[in-house]
Amino acid sequence: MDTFSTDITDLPEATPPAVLELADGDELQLRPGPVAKRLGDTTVRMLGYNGSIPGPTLRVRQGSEVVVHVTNHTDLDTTVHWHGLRLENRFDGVPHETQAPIPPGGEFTYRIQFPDPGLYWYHPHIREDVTQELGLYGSILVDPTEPDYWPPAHRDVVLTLDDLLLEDGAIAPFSRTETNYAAMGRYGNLMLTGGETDPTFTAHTGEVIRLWLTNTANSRVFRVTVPEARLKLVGGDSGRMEHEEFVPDVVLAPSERAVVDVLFERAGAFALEHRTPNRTYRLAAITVTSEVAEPPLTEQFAVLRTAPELVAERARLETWLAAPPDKVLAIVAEMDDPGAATATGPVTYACPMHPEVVSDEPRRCPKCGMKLMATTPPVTYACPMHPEVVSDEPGRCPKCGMKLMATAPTGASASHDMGHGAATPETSAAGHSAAHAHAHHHGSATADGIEWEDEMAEMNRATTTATMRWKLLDRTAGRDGLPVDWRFTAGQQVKIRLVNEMDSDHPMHHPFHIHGAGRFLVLARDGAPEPNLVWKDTVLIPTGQTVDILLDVTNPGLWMAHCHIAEHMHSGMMFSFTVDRAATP
Ligand SMILES: [Cu+2]
Repeated sequence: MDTFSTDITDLPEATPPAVLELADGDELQLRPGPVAKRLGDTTVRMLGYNGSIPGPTLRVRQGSEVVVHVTNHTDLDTTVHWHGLRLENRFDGVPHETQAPIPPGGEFTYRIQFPDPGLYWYHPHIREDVTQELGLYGSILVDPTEPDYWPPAHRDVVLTLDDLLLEDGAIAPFSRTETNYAAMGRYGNLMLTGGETDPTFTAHTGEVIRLWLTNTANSRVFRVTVPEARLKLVGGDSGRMEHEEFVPDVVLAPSERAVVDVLFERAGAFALEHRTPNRTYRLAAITVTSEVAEPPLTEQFAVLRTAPELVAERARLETWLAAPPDKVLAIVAEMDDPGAATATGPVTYACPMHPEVVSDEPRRCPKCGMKLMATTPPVTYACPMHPEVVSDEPGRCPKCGMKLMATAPTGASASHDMGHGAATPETSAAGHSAAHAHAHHHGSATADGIEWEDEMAEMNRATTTATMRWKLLDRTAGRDGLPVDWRFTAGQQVKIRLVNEMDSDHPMHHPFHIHGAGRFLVLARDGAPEPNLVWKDTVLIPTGQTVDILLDVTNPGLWMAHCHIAEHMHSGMMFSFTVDRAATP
């Protein structure tokens, strides 16, 4: 495999991000380039903007505009995408569509605008699977012009949530020529919170800390909590929630944001945690001292406010819920089975996620809907002299030095305990509710239609954009699954139905992202109206689910929409659509 440099010689050590407060018209130099990053007892070559991981946090005023001069110090082409910002199309950072790629040593100047308050971020839009994983991401905090837009808090803490895949102290290799881990996306085994492994924060008793969280992982969904503290969800992707809400935790898919106020009512040791159904990861330690925070905010923390601009949107919700969708977009996977093509002898088919599911014929897993993959019967090697010496691999007998010989399969692994008749998932084009009910039969690692872990890491590593094809198909009446070809006009509101189909070689969750053509509201999930509205640019569509969104189209240009699992985007899960300028009256 042709891989990227891992050399750390003479590289500057990665620093923590600076916070840059920028006024309207300010100019900024942004330099993506290699850094040496210390991770526990190993040091690896990563990438940073201006030498830091994450890149500098930009703090700006709503309605302002800043100029960003980017110089590419990395060894591969790049662009900068300003995620979630409704800006001018030519500064959206999409290679070959809105700009030419910035080559190594090249420059490009962006003029970025901040029409909406809230939390946004920036990252490359070329080989995101590599460069974002290696550290190219940074947060943008847009302060509202409206006073009291947010409830009072003592302090802002801006944190990216990420994971990194290490193998024997090195970052698992990337191919220069193709994206690997295309099936599930690259799940890491080391959590990075604000670029650090298990950082420590301190707080005062009674302090309200506002956490500004962005999931910058390639594929992992985070469920974040602070046990024994009180959490209040106040904002999402683009601004505040319709209703502030006390929550036990918040779920963030790749590229989603959450704004969470945390109240520490007593002194002691706390932790920011990521909790899956099976596992708890500590993301940060928080020490709360007995010193009391001033001014007291506990009473105001108890107040749950509502946002009038979103209450107004809810008043129109009934109409939108009743309306037929203007567009229907289906998510489907096609997965090659190299084992089936090369197998010579008898083949059995097994689920990569559920190895106990085995079949004589190609079909789908009744537990998760995934395509069963061909496996040749297992071969073991045994010593002809010492039959008790067995190995999975060819080798020599430690007792006598004789070459171990392949032995016939025992057949024990081919236990057809699932019963062939029950093997086909009860899905059909019309039977979507059955498909969704089916999704709840998943193992706990895939509870709620979310793949919390990579349960098929070996196979996932081997999948590439050549063998794994993620598709977005237009299922709008009359389109019959053709590629997407959308054209809207600024000022339009479009109801889009996103269907994560179970009749697919690899049913999985997808965070669906729409670039700055507009912003959207989630209207309903599987027909159930969304209980708490917020403007969004990314929505998590769990396995088998149907999500209706209302896209408020505002900005003309050629805009992308794609899955924000980096490897899925590079495997075809993307398209672009045109927004025409509204006719002038
Ligand atoms: Cu995806």
